[in-house]
Amino acid sequence: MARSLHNILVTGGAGFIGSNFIHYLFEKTDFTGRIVNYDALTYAGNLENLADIEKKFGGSRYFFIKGDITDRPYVEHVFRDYAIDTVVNFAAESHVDRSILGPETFIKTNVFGTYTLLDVAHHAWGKREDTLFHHVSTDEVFGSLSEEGYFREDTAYDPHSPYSASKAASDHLVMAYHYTYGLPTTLSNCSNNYGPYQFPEKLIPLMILNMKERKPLPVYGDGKNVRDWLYVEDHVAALWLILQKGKSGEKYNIGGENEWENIHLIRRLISFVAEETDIDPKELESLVVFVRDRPGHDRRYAIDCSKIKKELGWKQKSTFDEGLRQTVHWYLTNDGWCARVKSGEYQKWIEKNYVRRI
Ligand code: NAD
Ligand code: TDX
Repeated sequence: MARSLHNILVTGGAGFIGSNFIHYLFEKTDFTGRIVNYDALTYAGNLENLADIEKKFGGSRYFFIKGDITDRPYVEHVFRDYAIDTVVNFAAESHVDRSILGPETFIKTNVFGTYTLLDVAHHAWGKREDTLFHHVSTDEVFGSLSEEGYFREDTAYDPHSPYSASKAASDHLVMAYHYTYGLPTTLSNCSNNYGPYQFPEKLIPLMILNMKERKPLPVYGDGKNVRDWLYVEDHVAALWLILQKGKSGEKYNIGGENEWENIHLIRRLISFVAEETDIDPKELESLVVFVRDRPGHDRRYAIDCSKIKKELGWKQKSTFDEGLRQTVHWYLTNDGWCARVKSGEYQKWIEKNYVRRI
């Protein structure tokens, strides 16, 4: 039976990847349905990311609702009021360093929140087959690689941080709801995303903004940890394909096939920031400082994404240089957004512009 894909509940849509996903669906696909963006607006949620979407589609095809995914009665209410037939679950606490300092909200949101959404969907949808619950997860659930090898869909889970352990638990719950109750689900595990609207606590935006302000560039440990970088637009394109063509009960790995040691990536960023500004690259290089390592810092992530390529016909469109140049350009030209995020003003912007709907 064909999927409805008409009333999509996007959780965490005010965050980095969620807001890129909503932009993508409205601007770059033939999607004709409605999106309900359900987001608690934690420090990581920024409605300014979607101001243009609200203006164009607000109240007709786009609806923002401020709510927590652990709040069962409210989630049930949204399912009923908007006749939700599809869920894309981005909502999460997403920063590894924060999970080391305080794991509790990670367990609440990532584990209990995902359970709540699954259980509400299961009861709301019954035996319907035109529905889909898609869960967005991470390659960090697979643990750490040495110099060889890749994470595949059947790699055993071995999470190391409170963040990745909470995401692993949520993935297991998704599969459990599929096997036990027959809930139509798909699940994706992707590598490190980069691109516009990312909160500047994550490596790439943090480095760009520190370079702009000539602040220290903190490199954890020896700088030789490896991450695989995926341009966010390539990621959200993969998610849209999964919603349309992904097989229920399946997992899909999504990666950039683009591995970099952190220190090499930072040097690449230095050369792009220097090109875009009049800052001397030597001055930027002198800002690099090696600091105490992250506890339990995973050494290398690398994804084998041949399944989604072969089965759904997905491939990355952006080369790393293109994606990174565009990202550097975006952070260096969106001064207002960056200033408001750094100062906390974005939360006042939300208060002023927030449209209450329920
Ligand atoms: P983000 O931190 O930028 O955004 C998370 C969003 O979720 C925010 O808008 C926040 O307000 C919202 N949220 C948090 N707790 C909530 C709650 N209890 N109820 C409702 N909303 C809540 O995260 P992101 O980088 O956009 O990541 C999105 C998803 O993708 C996450 O599930 C993350 O684990 C996963 N992921 C991210 C990356 C990456 O590189 N950023 C890589 C792999 C997987
Ligand atoms: O200041 C820094 N210095 C530094 O060396 C920061 C913030 C990070 N790092 C290192 C740690 C990692 O090896 O850079 C690498 C990337 O760090 P993050 O941007 O914090 O990302 P990571 O920990 O790899 O996790 C990210 O990718 C997987 C996302 O935050 C997760 O949500 C996603 O699941």
